[in-house]
Amino acid sequence: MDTESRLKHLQEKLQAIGQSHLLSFYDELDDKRRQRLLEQIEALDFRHIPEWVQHYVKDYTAVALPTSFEPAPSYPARPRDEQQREKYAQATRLGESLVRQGKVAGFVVAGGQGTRLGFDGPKGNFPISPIKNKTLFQIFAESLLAASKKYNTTIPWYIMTSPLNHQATLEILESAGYYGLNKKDVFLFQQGTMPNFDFEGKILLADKDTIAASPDGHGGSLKALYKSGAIADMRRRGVEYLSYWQVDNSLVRIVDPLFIGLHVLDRSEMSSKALLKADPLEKVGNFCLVDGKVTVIEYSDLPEEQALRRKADGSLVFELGSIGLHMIDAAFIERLNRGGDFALPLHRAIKKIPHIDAAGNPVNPTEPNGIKLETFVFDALPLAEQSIILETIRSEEFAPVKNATGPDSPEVTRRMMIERAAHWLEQAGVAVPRKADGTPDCVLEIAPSFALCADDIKEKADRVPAIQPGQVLYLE
Ligand code: UD2
Repeated sequence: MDTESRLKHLQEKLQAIGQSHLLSFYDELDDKRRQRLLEQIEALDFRHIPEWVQHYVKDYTAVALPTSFEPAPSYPARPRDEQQREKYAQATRLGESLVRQGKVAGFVVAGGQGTRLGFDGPKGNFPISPIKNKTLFQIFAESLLAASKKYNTTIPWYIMTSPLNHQATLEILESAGYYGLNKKDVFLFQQGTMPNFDFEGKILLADKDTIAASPDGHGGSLKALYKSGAIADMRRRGVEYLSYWQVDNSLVRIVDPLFIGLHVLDRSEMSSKALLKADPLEKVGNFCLVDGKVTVIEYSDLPEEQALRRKADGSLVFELGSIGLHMIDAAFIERLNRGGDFALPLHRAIKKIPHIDAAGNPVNPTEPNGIKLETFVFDALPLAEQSIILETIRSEEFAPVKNATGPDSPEVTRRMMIERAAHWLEQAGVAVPRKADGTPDCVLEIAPSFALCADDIKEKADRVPAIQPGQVLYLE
């Protein structure tokens, strides 16, 4: 189609969905910028935009809470009885064997903006380790490398970026030489975007040739894994299971044989790790059962009286929080995508969205002026035939870097990294000096090459020097 007829075709399509204004500045643009704009318009989801405008902008009503829901069952972090101990041992052996056979890959979602942290650039490049200042990406890469070595296999790494940070992420990995990983075992791909709307339902223009758009949420990963060819790549390699985590979690245990094994033994298609919430209103999603299906109800949607409910023993009724750790079957992702029109529910956020006005002047709003739409990966849980939850221990596996100061800040995270290292060493019989308040009186950092879990240290405890109060000790 020549440009003229392409333009005419798009004009008609835009008019039909009430978005003709996107071409308002077309005549002012040079040829290159015209092409740019037309490509973005062609990529719009014309079929669904009217429905989004109707449901999420004009007639928005908050998602109704299911009429009945109950807490979801879970596997405890430590087996409760002999029978469970046996199952955990069997699952761990199975998990290890699957990793050894190359059936497991790592998958990090890293398309978010990290606005709250106030860090310029991809969040994965945030330096966090207490002594060497390793970045999150480096810690993940070294963990994958160490696990590949431990299990004598190759564990590929899939990384989802977004148009906001794809190029920057690529450059970081390139310049770091992929932190020792084989470049061909690292698969970078971009998630999709969603156009941003004003309160009237008009798509905003970021510039005369640019539609204002934002990443489509971590739920976009389930489409992007498929569309990008990542799933096909997994198939070629014989990978069947993805270990999914969020880029800000510095304590993540990427390869956890127990979790992998339970997921596969129970024929789960998508599994989750959960934390016992630190307080009833902690800002994490709540694991619930709705119509027999595991479902995450966001903290903002769970009524406070439900969040505060307690059992006879004083523990919370809804005690399991979602922390963005999953095992996902490649076959599940294929099944979802095969029909072609798979969509997760949308969630809307009211935001300040920079744009240009009808006269083409830039506007940097000081008040929220529009709506961003995104999908959440945990909304795929109820679509799984089977879904299990394994509780985990916060100090072992969850320390997200989210805020510049206060809770979930780098300072807290580093403290947790040191505490976990101390705990692992003590479990292996190494004495760690502690202050009167019980915190370690030393700075410790354990490289993934030294240990990926407490058990790894037990075999090499004799290689750890005696630790003096105030000492700074890096183990690799
Ligand atoms: C998320 C969870 C929350 C809890 C918490 C734990 C949601 C809605 N809430 O909160 O329940 O589990 O994490 O840390 O998920 N991302 C993308 N593309 C996007 C958006 C996000 O890749 O379009 C990635 C982002 O890079 C990060 C992860 O998803 O790795 C979580 O995103 P977030 O930091 O916005 O989530 P948060 O902290 O609001």
